[in-house]
Amino acid sequence: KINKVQYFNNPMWPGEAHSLKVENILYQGKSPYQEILVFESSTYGNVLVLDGIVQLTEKDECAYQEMVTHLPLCSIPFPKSVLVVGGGDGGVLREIARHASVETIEICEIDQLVIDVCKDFFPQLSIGFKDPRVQLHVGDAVDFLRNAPEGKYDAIIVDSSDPIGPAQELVEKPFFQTIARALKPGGVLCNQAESMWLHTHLIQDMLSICRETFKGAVHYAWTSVPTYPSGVIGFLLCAKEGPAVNFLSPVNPIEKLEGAMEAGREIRFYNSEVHRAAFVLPTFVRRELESH
Ligand code: AAT
Repeated sequence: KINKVQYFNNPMWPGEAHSLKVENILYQGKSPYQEILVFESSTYGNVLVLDGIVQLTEKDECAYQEMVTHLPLCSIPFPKSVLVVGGGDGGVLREIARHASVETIEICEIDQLVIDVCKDFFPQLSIGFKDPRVQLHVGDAVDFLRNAPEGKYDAIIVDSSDPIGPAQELVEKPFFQTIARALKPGGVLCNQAESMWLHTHLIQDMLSICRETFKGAVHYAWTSVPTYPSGVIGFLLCAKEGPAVNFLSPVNPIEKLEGAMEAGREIRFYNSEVHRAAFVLPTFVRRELESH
């Protein structure tokens, strides 16, 4: 029986909700940071839910993980040193591993239990942890980046949950400043940036912080993920001052990467045309974002 008050009351999307038919509850637990639930759905495979919010499903995870990874990594010539914030499921690691130029992949995930649960129920994603270039740090990314060496990374991918709970500080200016410091000149950031249908103010705020912080370039891109609220999710692509970065057309196209398709499985969503299309914004979004 659905508790309607609770069901329609998420502050990130008040008055709406999305349902998936549950076949089996596979795991339910609580870490010091969040409630973790994994269930088998009828039509989207296994689903990971944190604090009542869908983080990924086996059917459509490719759209999110491939875009959040390849939009930044295909925009710079030879990414070598990459940091992932969040992403404890391993999906983004799996995608980074397709890039042969990458020498080190660091990941800072706050919740060891997310990592352990995903190893049990999402082997297609947690396979990302098996790459020998991966180095795991379990801890809060805010502290991690505060202490990160200056100019260390070519790319930082923020694959974080919504800004309620442990990811609250990840949308605030001091966090973006530590990211900019940790990037090399001309280094790039790709940050999960919510839905253009639901979060205009949040996106505008993040955009103005990023425009102040990253002098190279700042763009909004988006993609379709049916199981995220409103069915779309956006990304903020930012470049630090230095060698020029043009996000709008990939300089390091995935189609030319040697071995990119051998890393376990095929790319299902991303290609260079999808990359270029992701930056084309509907008229109302263009209007809302250009004045900020
Ligand atoms: N690739 C799956 C998508 C996610 S998972 C987000 C991850 O960020 C979670 O594992 C969570 O534990 C981690 N996280 C949250 N806060 C922090 C923090 N402060 N430091 C490090 N890791 C953190 C995101 C899906 C987006 C859903 C959009 N509605």
